[in-house]
Amino acid sequence: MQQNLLEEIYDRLIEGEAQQVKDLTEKALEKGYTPEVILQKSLVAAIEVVGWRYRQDEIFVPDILMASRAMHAGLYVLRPYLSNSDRKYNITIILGTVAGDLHDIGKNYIGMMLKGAGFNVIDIGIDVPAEKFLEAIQEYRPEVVGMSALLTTTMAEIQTNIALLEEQDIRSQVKVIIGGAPVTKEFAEAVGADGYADDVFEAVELVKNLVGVS
Ligand code: B1M
Repeated sequence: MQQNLLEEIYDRLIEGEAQQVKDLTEKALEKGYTPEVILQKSLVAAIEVVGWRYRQDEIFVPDILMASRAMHAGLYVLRPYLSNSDRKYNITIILGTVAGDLHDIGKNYIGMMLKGAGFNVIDIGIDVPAEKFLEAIQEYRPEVVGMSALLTTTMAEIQTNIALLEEQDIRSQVKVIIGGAPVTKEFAEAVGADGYADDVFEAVELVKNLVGVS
């Protein structure tokens, strides 16, 4: 019975049924599923299948768009639970998706979990040009800036962003962490980032390590 509810969310997300995903996610919470289980077993698992089907030419961009709307509907319900924590640390993290890139599901998820872990998170959105990262760093003076890139074509923006920080003599004042499906540890080293995370759990650990909290 319980298993079915998670499967139902999974199936409706793949079909792009946002309202149903929202309702079922609320129902799953009422039934006692933890937000983490709903997220991993239903929402994230389903959006990964959507990506796989797209790669196989079984579905097309409008289908991914519908599925991502449904993903957002589920995340919207989970957000207060995942990011529900008293601010534990006086540490600010700026998060953004690099220029030319509109993918924000992973970034939002990471933002929620970092908030939930007790950090102050400022999300500066998607399609963020280097200058906007710079302005945000100057304005908020964060300890960490996180850059997300989901396309092989936008990964290079990370390098552009870091180069601008160096040029403006601001690089040493902030730790830069990067991630996203095509990003690798080797790439992070090559562009001079301070750290790379493969997923949300690694991202939280990475930030804790970089800023020296446990
Ligand atoms: Co896009 N898309 N998409 N897409 N999309 C991918 C990324 C793709 C792999 C699909 C595929 O081919 N199978 C492919 C990229 C290929 C490549 O370059 N290597 C692709 C493409 C090609 C495109 C378009 C070009 C399609 C087109 O128009 N022809 C287009 C580009 C638009 C643009 O950005 N300019 C496009 C558009 C879209 C939608 C708008 C329809 C939608 C995005 C909606 C949104 O985000 N609001 C979308 C989606 C949903 C996907 C897939 C299916 C799912 C991405 C996702 O949300 N995953 C994706 C396929 C896939 O990745 N399997 C795909 C779930 C999320 C929780 O994981 O984002 O990977 P992810 O985040 C993870 C980690 O990567 C990491 O932690 C997260 C949590 O575990 N992480 C970080 C992410 N950011 C991090 C930052 C960190 C640390 C870790 O530190 C700061």
